Amino acid sequence: MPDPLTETDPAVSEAIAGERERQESTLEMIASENHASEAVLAAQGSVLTNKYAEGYPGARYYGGCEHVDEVERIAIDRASRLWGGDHVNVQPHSGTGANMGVYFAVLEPGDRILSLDLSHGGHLSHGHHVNFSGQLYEVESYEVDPDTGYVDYDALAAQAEAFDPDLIVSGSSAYPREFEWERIGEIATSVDAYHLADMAHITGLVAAGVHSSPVPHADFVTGSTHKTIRSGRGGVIICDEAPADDVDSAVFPGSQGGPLMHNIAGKAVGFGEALEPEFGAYARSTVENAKALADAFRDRGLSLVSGGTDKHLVLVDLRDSHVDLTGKEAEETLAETGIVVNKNTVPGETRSPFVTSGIRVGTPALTTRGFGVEETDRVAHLLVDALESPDDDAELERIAADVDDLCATYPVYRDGGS
Ligand code: DSN
Repeated sequence: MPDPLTETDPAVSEAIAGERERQESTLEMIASENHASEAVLAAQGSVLTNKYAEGYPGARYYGGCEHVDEVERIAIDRASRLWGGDHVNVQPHSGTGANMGVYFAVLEPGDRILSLDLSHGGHLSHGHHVNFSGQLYEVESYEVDPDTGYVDYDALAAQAEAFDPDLIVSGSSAYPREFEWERIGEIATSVDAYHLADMAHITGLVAAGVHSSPVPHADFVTGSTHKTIRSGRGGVIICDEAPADDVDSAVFPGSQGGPLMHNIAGKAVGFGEALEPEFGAYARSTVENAKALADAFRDRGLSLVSGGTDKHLVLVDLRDSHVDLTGKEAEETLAETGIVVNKNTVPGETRSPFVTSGIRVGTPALTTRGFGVEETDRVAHLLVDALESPDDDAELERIAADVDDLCATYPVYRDGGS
């Protein structure tokens, strides 16, 4: 059957085909990206995009919701089995939307948030001044210890005592180490603050049990559903039964309208995949590969924030090894070879976020392609080779040829994808 998009809208169709080809022919090492399965893509590209379903299963503001009710119930049930917790909301359109749902449920404008600084691994939605969270609330940031690169929990406890926050956020988008969820929960309790643990990237690692779970130690847990978990794009909130109604009301009608039912279907399908035993092997391999990346980078003289990783990403601080190479230049050089990373600010950053002194490098998407430690080690060396010779076109071409070879050996969508 001819593809209807190709016939009716060649411009968009060609752009999608171009993106498919880009994903096949480059090594995706942006730590927050992954390759969803064909089944997840099919669910997201389904007729569920047509349906309005404001409300929650069994209590909607629109008729004809019997099938989307079933989809949302499946997603909730599978999420409960993956992460535990009394109550799950699968409607947030994004991780930021999930955090917004929690803030709106328990905070008033002007209340105080204590969260990890963006350049130390935090996230815009944890109270950065350019984000709604930094504009609505009074925010202080905690930082990593400049010597170790780890969160200094004693300093955090002292800061919490002095600042008296209403809510403490744990979790990160560029912190390579496990959070001590229990310790932060105790600190929050000691100052009578809520503890929001944003799993963000690591939802899949927590679901598989290869990263400790914040669920027993936090009042609210949020996360993204399209990173290490590889499900439909969006966010999720997990909490106890007591604040469940407030959280649900804060998501709809508080901050969102109609839920994206096609994305919720994608979440349901991806959560189902994550309940299969093979997913545990994937998550373990993702972390093993990140450790292999860290080992190779260290052997080649790169400085890593905190010296290594406990999870799926490493954060390279280029200032020690390549004093004149910015994160932006490193990202651009690597792109020439087909290795895709993002420039990233680092603790103690002096350059702008558009330039930066670091790169963040992750393994979730490579591991989905089937990479193990051996292939990851090979990529790590190619990456450092490129950073060593950013102006040597012949060397970059050699590296690009090796990248092509790896991409051809480990295709993403064997049957063409969508
Ligand atoms: N933009 C995502 C990341 O790359 O970490 C977080 O929302």
